[in-house]
Amino acid sequence: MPRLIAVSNRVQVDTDGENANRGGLAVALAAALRASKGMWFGWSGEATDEFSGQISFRRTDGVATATIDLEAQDIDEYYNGYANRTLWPLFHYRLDLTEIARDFAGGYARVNRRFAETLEPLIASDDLIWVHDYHLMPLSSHLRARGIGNRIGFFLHIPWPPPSLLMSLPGHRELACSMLDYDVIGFQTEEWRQAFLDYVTVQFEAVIDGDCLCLGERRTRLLVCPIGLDAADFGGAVHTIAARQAETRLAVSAVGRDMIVGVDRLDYSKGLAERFAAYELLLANRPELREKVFLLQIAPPTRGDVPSYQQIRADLGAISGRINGEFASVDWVPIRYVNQGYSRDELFGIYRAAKVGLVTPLRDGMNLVAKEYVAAQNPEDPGVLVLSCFAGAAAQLKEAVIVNPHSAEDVADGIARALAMPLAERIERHRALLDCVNTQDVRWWSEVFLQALTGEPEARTVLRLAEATGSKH
Ligand code: GDG
Repeated sequence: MPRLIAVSNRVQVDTDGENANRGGLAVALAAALRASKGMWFGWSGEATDEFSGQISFRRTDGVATATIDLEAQDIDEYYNGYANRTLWPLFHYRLDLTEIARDFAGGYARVNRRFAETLEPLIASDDLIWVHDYHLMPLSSHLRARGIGNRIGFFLHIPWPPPSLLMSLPGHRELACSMLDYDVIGFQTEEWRQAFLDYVTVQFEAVIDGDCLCLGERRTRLLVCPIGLDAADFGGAVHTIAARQAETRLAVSAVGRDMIVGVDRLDYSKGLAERFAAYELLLANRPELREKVFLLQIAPPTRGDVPSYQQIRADLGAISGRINGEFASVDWVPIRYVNQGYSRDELFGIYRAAKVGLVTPLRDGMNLVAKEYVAAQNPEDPGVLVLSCFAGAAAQLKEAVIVNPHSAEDVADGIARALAMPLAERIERHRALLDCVNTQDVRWWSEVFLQALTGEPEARTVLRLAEATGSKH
């Protein structure tokens, strides 16, 4: 197999197994690269006074990395700006939080160009290049402009928005058109793939040919390829002391109460305020549950330089304080709201101790926490996953209790149903969920994507465009 070069905004290899704030992308990609002996290229996370294009090469935990530093202005305009204040909210359907600024767009183009300039000399003629996520959508166009003819693929970890939302972005045509410089684009779900298709077939005279979209000389294969867990590695935590200690500690502190757990980066897309409101309704309408349950919400802060994240942090502190003030008794706190992160092993034990896993994002490309919760359960006495219908994971994890996160009543009913679910039903649902998590894991995901990127004709999950759109050709 040719060498794989993965490119993402940040390069974050796990140095100690306890890197609490890494997102789902980092967790999944390190596993895929370890298996393929590839190289991971991206931003170091560090600032430099003047961009020089100097590359730091390292090998960490079996993964070769090549990183560059960016200028403070790049970080402001590209990362905090266009990526996190423009694209992230827009692609999560939050036009109200989307900030449009020419400086942001300029910084985004500049950094993508800088990535291309620095990466180009590292590329050998038969390397496969796999670009990740919304920070780097135009990277392929910049590489093509520099004469790179290699196979280049792109995986979008977040949703693709409906055309009417995307059209509120100045430069939306250029951005979407640059996507057609990829040979393969992978989406988490059919819904996001269809939204992309809806946009490009209307905006450009793109023609559908089987699984591919053709525009002039360009031919891009679109596939649905949901990301999975490093299931073997994560499941292995069952044998660790840290996992057992965390599980025991929670069981002891729960003193016979049922624990509901939420684990999310502190982000408005994760629906935490709505989740707290649903839990409040549950306690208000079902007094018999008071003192019998508690919600442990782990929410390590992220993107603290972005104002909307400062706001959500302040809001959640206030809401949880209000709910606790309203319902707590001398020896019972309804919400344990924790802003720190835990190691993966501890997290495993925490999931395992919880009777209910509450995963209720308002919009989420996939959501790996849902899969981690399933993987951590004791198959003989599993907890129940309550999952938002707007998480990409809901397309796969159909045996979860599926809820609408915008409806406090629906979520409260879902929690009550999960708490009361008989053992036989819990086991049956869990068996099906675990089978999906173990089968469609991170290795399966990277194999499916790389099979398409190497140009092999048929990957198992590829949905034929003709079937999906009803078109004839
Ligand atoms: C993006 C997309 C998509 C969280 N707290 C701790 C901790 N975490 C870990 C979780 C999980 C990861 O962070 C979060 O992954 P998600 O999938 O939920 O979400 P995003 O970070 O938003 O990732 C998402 C993903 O990319 C992959 O494609 O699923 O839809 O938005 O792994 O466990 N990890 C540890 N301690 C914590 O306190 N160790």
